[in-house]
Amino acid sequence: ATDFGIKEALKQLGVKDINNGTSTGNNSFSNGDFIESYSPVDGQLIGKVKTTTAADFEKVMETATAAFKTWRTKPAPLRGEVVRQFGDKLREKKEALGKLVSYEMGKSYQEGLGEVQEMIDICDFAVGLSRQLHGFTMHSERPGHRMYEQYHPLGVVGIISAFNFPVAVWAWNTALAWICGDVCVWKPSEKAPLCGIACQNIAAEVFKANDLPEGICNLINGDYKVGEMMTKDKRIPLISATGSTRMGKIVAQEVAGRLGRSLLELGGNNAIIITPDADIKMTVIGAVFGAVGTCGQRCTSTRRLIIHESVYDKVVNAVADAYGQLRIGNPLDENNHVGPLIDKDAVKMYQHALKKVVEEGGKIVVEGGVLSGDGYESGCYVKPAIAEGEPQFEIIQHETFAPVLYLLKYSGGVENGIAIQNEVAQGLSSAIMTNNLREAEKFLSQAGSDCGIANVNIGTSGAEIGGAFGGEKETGGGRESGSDAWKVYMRRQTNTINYTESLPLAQGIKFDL
Ligand code: UN1
Repeated sequence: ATDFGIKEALKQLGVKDINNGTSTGNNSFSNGDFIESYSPVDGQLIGKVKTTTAADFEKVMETATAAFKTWRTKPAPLRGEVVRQFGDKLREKKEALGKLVSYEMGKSYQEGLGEVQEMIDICDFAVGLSRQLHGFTMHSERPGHRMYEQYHPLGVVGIISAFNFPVAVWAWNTALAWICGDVCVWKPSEKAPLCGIACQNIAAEVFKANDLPEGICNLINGDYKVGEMMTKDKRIPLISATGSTRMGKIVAQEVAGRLGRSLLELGGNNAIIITPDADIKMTVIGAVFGAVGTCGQRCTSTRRLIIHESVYDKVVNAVADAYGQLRIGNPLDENNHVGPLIDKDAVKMYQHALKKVVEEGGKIVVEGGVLSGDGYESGCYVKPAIAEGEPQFEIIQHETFAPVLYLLKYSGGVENGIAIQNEVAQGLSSAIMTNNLREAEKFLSQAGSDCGIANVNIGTSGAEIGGAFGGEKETGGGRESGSDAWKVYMRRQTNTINYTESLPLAQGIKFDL
């Protein structure tokens, strides 16, 4: 059997059988237990990563805080130049890294490449931004005074990322944090630690080539206890965390307890509203990619279709037909559309969702099931499934990180569809399929979708990096990536300068000595 170039990719990325999971750049050390990374693609052990102990973490923090003092004094465009070189390295390693993402995480090779492309895109964005970290100037109420604001580097940024986007989400954070003059400490998911090793190697090479100190890009590894070292540490003013709402609540409370900042990007329960004026062909592509892409493990994955009763049968038949065409198998084989789930726990959650929807009175429209036999030895391959249900079903109110798509029916005007879409605890991504301008505008209005992302004639997943990414309610409220998301990585300072020979007080207060 072909290994699809995995060995070669690991070699190119400097990923070994045994890797130190703690690193300040070129200096790697680690004294904790091992995490073993098994591929969900074929169940094989890919490599081991040594985790970070409290003492290792202390060493990282000391190096990082020292590095910050140097890094913050470099002009922002110079920091941008380093990020530009990082983006160039990513271009060189795109295929290798895309392959590792696909092999360690299980998403299709195309989506693995797409993830690395997001890294490259955010680097380009950050390079431009490094000359545009603008503050406002204001007119002072006092004569002979000038007021303006500056954005200054914040310090050490802690990044906790999830298995499903094991490389891109780190890059969204680091590329911005670096041009902002911050240094980063990253804890990748325990389920994709080798992606972390590969990224760290790429970044470290760039910092070294620029004669920059150790500690600007740092890596730590381990379970939630290692994450806790960061959330509890006062030397880390910002924690950016991506993952479950459960995890986000713990992080938010811990960080708020010391009045730190957190940037949270948590669960979604994303829906596409399909109105009588929808283009059915486009709807099918958007819905199917949204539901089965990354095997339903994107935070933006389409979980619910909210379909108008007048087009319900037509849409359901077309989507079910498309499911019939899906090829499930090794994600490195480009003939396949859908790879495995991340692990057997995820398979259990998938099975639980399918059981639960039936128990609650739902109907299976496209049968699911765990695949076995040739090529499916890892036990992580499942059939994308579709079930009909009611909006209030508990399982439908819940985010199941698997390819299970729920069908909901609405009648009357688009506002009824919007009400269903908003009646969940999460608020990440949303979409409407319609050629009707009034419906589209209603959906986008203040009385429309309550999500951070609202698309028209596009599915719920696959956002570009140029926009701010994130959502409301239990999604956590954070915004990463494009637009002005950079501001959270900096501290704002308001400066007022008096160039006269008297000292008038604001608000006209008299205080004569
Ligand atoms: C995630 O699933 O955590 O919009 C991020 C998308 C991708 C990013 C998803 N650009 O689907």
